[in-house]
Amino acid sequence: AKTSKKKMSLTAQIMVAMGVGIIVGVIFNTIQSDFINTHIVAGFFAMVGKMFVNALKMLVVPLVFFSLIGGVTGIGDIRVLGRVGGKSFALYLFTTACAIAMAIVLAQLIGPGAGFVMEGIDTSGVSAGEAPAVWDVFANIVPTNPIAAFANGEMLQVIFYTVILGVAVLMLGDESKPFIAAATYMNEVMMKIVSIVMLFAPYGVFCLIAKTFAEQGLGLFLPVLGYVITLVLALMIHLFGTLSLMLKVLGGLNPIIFMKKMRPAQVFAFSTASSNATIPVTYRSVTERVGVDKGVASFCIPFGATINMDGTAIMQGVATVFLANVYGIDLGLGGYITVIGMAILASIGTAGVPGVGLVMLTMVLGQVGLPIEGIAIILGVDRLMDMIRTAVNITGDAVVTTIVAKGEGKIDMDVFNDPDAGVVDD
Ligand code: DAS
Repeated sequence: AKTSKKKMSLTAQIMVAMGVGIIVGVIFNTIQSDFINTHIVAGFFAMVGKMFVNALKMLVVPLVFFSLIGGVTGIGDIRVLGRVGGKSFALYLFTTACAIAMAIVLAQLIGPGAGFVMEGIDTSGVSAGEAPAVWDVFANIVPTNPIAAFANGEMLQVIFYTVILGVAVLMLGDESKPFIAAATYMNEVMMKIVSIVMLFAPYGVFCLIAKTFAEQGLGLFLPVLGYVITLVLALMIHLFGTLSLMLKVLGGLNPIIFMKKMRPAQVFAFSTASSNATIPVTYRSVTERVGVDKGVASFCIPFGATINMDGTAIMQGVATVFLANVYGIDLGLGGYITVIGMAILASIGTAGVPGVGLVMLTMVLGQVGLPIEGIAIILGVDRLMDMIRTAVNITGDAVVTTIVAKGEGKIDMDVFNDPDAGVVDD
């Protein structure tokens, strides 16, 4: 009982840190004192927040490398590896397509942006991101220089190279035992480093949240309230509707237990607005709280954090309908099908870092002839929307990983059904 009470403490601390951060942020936003804004918000909070996000990012490449080596050699059978890769890729595309299609239909029903008054919106300075050429996205998965890929954190290239390395190690059979043992040991070391970083989580989460709310406040919502309400509604429908239904139907798992176990990872994603930075927490939550096999998780989680962004696709669907209404442009069915295709392609080609959704949105709008500068209208609330959709992104990653693991019989149901399982609260 004592340990479970201790375990609860870090999760509780993180949730409390988030709540207090919001309150302090809104108070500071209301006070608007120069000293506070300069030295506390843009000074101290920014420093602690950045150190924390950097510490999380510092973990990603070595953690993914060592866990994936352990994972590939742990899965052992190249056929199983192929199945896990194929199933997860297909499910990631499926959930993203469902997400954006639902978002477009919901936005059409609610009709945000109709009759929007453009007064006082500064639409200068918004530049269009270039659309990734379809074939380049896939060609670029193969690194020309793996060291550069590792140094630059090109996750798809890191995953590709590490899987190839793991397969080669497997093919060498018994000779590889020392290497595999070393890689498995290094994975444990990395997880220990993750738990050290986790100890600073409440402080990092508090500073990140307090800074965001101190800068953004809640006033920015009013002009684009229709957009915000539609977007948050669509994100919730995807989280507690589509994803939960998939867990039940495709995985035969209780979505309520699952969502509770993923909460710390969702809070990290919300605080950092970065799927990539949250990989260490998503990976730990999925393996040690949900009970997914490390081999499956070590592939599917970084893979999903890179190519799967359901929340972002939903934002793109809602934003496209909103801006089409604002500018009185009727996209027609063909236009929306293009939007769906572009959003899926864009999510594969870009990493999970803060604000990447907005860059992808400029590509989507460009493809369907909507004025790019319209993005300036929703720019103000995008930081907060990014935090929410990133939490949905990593949840989508975890759901697909869990379903694939369940399908391969690689999930420990004792862990899944144990409410106290997991060392994310270490
Ligand atoms: N922040 C991105 C992520 O990390 C999502 C987005 O920008 O839409 O998933």
